[in-house]
Amino acid sequence: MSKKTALITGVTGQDGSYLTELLLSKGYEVHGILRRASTFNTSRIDGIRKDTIYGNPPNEGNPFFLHYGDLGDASNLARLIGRIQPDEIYNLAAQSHVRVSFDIPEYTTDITATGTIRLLEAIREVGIKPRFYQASSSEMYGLVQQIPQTETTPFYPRSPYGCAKVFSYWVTVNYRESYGLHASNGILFNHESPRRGESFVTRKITRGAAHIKLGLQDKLFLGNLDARRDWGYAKEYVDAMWRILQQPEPDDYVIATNETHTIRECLEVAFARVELDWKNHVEIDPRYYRPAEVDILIGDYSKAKRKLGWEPRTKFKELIELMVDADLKLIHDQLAGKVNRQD
Ligand code: NAP
Ligand code: F7E
Repeated sequence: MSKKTALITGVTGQDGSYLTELLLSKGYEVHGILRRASTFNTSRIDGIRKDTIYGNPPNEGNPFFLHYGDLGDASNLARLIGRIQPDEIYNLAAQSHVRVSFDIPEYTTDITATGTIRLLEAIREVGIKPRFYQASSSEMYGLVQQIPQTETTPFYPRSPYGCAKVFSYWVTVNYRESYGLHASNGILFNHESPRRGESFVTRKITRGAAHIKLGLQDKLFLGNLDARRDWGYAKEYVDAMWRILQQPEPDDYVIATNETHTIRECLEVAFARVELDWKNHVEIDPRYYRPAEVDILIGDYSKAKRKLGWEPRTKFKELIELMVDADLKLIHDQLAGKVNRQD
């Protein structure tokens, strides 16, 4: 069988980097779309990028390619899809920060919602039928109508980000039904890792605990400590994305752990790992409150288990501890002048 080709939007993000590694390990040729930035934004994929030449033809057998592009730029997306002719497309790019989406709602809608239809229209324009994965989110459940949430729980988004993801969810279903595209949604609950962006709460906490332990910081400022989230390990969640696209029929799946924990519990585990009491170091800063909050998320992944054979392995405590350990190591490496790479 010939080598499969995958195109990943959001390749420089947490999930994009893990998915790239997974697909390369399965023998795929992987193409990633990279935003142009004035500073380096490839730290998560530097370990695999090696000698890849941006946008150029095959480079001595290296199966990983980066191309400049943006979900706001439709003609470029069509050109790339036409050139690459991917078998699978994973749409992971988004303005993905919920709090920030209240500050830049129009931009969030343009990228996180309209960006998806730009990509789907580019596929139609080029006239190929790749399998399409949409990075849908538990934020679509927002003010939850059911506990735990399943594939049939009604959506009630609570942020511009959540609203944008609901649009992308439905447009993915619509292109499946209208044009017979193998288009699927993974409804992923929060998933974290040492590569998680530093402004998301788990990473902010694990990084903060590590800095405080090493005497580099004294206080950690946070918002609502009572919110509950279903947190899993990103490395395992990208495997679910791949499994979704290997199914004979397109469909939508909840990917979660079926456990929920508060931000307070996250603080307890992280600070216990560095033998400190979080209450001595955490202060509440109302700037981190959201105009509307999502109070509780907990996902029932039984459909994914049944149909994809997928199950989460790394649970909450182990996950937070491995993130604290990775942050301690990262800081030590940075202090020692080693490369700033997030493993
Ligand atoms: P992330 O780390 O924030 O990565 C987002 C990626 O999108 C980055 O590569 C970013 O590029 C890229 N991007 C942002 N704006 C773009 C634009 N205008 N054009 C092209 N690329 C753009 O997010 P993640 O945690 O890996 O999540 C991946 C996807 O899953 C996102 O769609 C997110 O909304 C969704 N999701 C995440 C979770 C979660 O818990 N992590 C749960 C459910 C769904 P830069 O590196 O240049 O910023
Ligand atoms: O917030 C509370 C905050 O920003 C989690 C994205 O990947 O997952 C993520 O969205 C909770 C919220 O993630 C701070 O109010 C308290 O209740 O880590 P977060 P999120 O909003 O759940 C979903 C599934 C996605 O799809 C998104 O792309 O933590 N919280 N204090 C705080 N949150 C942040 N960020 N910073 C604080 O200081």
